[in-house]
Amino acid sequence: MKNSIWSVGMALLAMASCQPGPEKAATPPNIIFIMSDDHAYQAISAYGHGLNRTPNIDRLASEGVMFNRSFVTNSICAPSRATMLTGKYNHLNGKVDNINDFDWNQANFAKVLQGHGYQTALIGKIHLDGAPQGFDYWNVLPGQGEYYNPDFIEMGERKRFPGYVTELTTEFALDWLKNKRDQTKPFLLLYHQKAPHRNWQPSPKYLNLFDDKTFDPPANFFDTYEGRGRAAREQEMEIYGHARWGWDFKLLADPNGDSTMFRGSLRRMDEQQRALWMDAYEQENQDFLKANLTGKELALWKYNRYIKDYLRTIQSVDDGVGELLDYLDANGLAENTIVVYTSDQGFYLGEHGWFDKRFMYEESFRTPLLIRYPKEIKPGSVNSDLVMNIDYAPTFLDYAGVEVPADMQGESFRKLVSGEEVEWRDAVYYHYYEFPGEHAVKRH
Ligand code: SGN
Ligand code: CA
Repeated sequence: MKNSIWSVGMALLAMASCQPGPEKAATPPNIIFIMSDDHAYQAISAYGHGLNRTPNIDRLASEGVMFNRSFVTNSICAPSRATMLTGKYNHLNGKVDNINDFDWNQANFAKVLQGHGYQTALIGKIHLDGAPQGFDYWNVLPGQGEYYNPDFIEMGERKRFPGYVTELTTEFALDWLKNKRDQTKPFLLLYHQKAPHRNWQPSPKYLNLFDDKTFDPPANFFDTYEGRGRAAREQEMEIYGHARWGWDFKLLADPNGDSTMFRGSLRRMDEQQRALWMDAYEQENQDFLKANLTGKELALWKYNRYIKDYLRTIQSVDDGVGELLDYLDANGLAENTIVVYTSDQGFYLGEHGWFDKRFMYEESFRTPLLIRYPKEIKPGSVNSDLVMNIDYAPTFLDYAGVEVPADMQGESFRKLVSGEEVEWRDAVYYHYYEFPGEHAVKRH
């Protein structure tokens, strides 16, 4: 039985590949748009920085294309998401910062694909208030979401789920692929992880990853900002001076013995989660407090606590990518599915002494971008053109064979990666608006 379905399938495939004319007519490609939150390209092993291993995300590089000059127009979460959905800069889609409202009534690429026969779903973090438009199914985190035992809002109904947010998001995405979508239609899945967003709480599975390792900070970790203007000096995103004892470094009491807000995060965990957490962190915390570190030694301890937790949360993101790729392989979907991996922006991993993003230095306004589409993209390609997050919407529509609305400002980069000669931009436009605000990064 299996064999006969297989041979009919192969015959149909052979017929389809003999058809002349544009791809569109035969089988529009499925699209899985994977986005994580604050994932620095420095923390994807394919980019070669040697910090961690991300074998599943790396598969997209070895089986597709890796972009090494991909930028966002405004390095902050909600505005970046608004740009990706609408294909427009923030001054036109209206979402200039994390605070003001997003207007879901405007056009977005998911709505356009939905109108052209696609089944569409949005799962995980979106960070844009209001009921998402353009999706047949949605199940999203409220706002930033929680790492442990998070609430999700499924089609308007808010429920709490026991477990770890990254694993749950993957479970919901797979459930939609397997059981909820209409299998007769092409699909668009936005699979959007909360991790590795602050305050970097790892899964129980990875609480001890990197325990026996000491990381060296980047060469400019002890930057004094000499020769630069007030903007660089007056930010509030230094690992040494601004990150918080409880929230960021997970101490239950600060060095003066005062209780920290991490106790609140522990209360959210169930007993078993809390016990595993305490086992992994508390002895180390006590040893640290006893050691009374100061100056450079203290700075290096803080850097290590930060980078280890950040990278631990990424390990679960990478596992999830692996689970989705396995599903595609096992169900004959790999060939006709475009898989995109990106982040809503870059992140500082100690460069200039910083965490967070916002500033238009490369670590922050550059973001990872990897795409696999076996039908058009040569495995192992590397692209160095200036692409931006305004380009994603027009690119997806182009692949689907659908006309790009005239007011989308991005350009499809499909031809750039299928090996055709195209004229391309030689500059990018960037605008950061959120000041005054958290981290005190000035407008620029
Ligand atoms: C939270 C974080 C900030 C972070 C913003 C925006 N603080 O407010 O460090 O810059 O989100 O991040 S926290 O104390 O709540 O962790 S964004 O990715 O959503 O833009
Ligand atoms: Ca973000």
